[in-house]
Amino acid sequence: MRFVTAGYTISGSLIQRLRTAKRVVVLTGAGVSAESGVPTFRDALTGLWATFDPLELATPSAFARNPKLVWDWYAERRAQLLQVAPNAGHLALAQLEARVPAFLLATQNVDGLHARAGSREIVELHGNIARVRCSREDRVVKRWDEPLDAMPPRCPACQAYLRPDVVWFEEMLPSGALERAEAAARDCDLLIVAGTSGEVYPAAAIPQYAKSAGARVVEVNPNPTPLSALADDTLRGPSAVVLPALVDAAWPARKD
Ligand code: BJW
Repeated sequence: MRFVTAGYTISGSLIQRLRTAKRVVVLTGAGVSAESGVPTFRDALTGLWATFDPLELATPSAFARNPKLVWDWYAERRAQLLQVAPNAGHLALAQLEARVPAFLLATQNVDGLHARAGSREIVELHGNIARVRCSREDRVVKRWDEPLDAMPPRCPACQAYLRPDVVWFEEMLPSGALERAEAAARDCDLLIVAGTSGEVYPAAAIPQYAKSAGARVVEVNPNPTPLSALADDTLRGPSAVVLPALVDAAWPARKD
């Protein structure tokens, strides 16, 4: 049997697996926030930043070379986030969490929109742009003044530059975050991977752990990715449409 909902055809066996799953893991990327108006990572360099390569900005060496440029890029993105809200895809994932016995949302996004949508069991693999920490000693700093001069603000304790509490290329993921996501993936019935290009490791390896352990893997993305080949189901569309359609199909009478 197949279900057609919001224009998407979803197989009956997928709906059944979703309804009966005991442990669900969701891995999200920037595409999940696209319909909130947050540019995806590789589209983020628009306007003022159009001439910079993100691979050149999201690195420790870029910050060492030009700390003010990197600080300003993040300050601008942080300010943009005050203007956006979770979309129907974020909300559907929070609803899904409420319906399955065990759930983990592993996100590569730094925008905090999953938490704002009501998701609870979240692992932020790449940090959170709202937080700032000391670039030397890693302590999180709660308050800072935006600089008026040509350099980022300084740590009040040691005077090193402050930096966003995100994971740049060549940096390790936060302690325990990857381990928690990998363990959940190895032990789940169903893994949904939504809105990620699947190009950035180690996050991109998480669906493979689930697949190898026998879980069903579902990809939600308007475009093919390197992860498409291992997906049992590919739902080609925007996550703000497809994810609510999936939850609606599995629990048609939902009222929230
Ligand atoms: C929609 C949609 C809609 C659009 N609905 N979908 C060679 C092989 C393997 C690994 C490596 C390698 N060389 C180097 C590495 C390691 C490196 C890596 O993976 N590099 C790759 C480029 C190859 N990884 C690392 O360095 C990681 N650390 C590490 O490995 O430590 C060990 C180590 C130590 C020392 C030396 C070397 C290794 C750290 C990775 C950190 C990534 N950080 C960033 C920045 C975070 C802060 C910030 O936001 O500025 O994280 S990079 C960026 O990529 C960001 C994202 O979280 C991440 C993933 O991007 P994402 O989310 O997939 O977004 P996009 O834009 O790529 O894709 C959007 C998708 O949405 C697309 O598919 C669209 O189709 C889709 N979409 N609209 C649904 N409406």
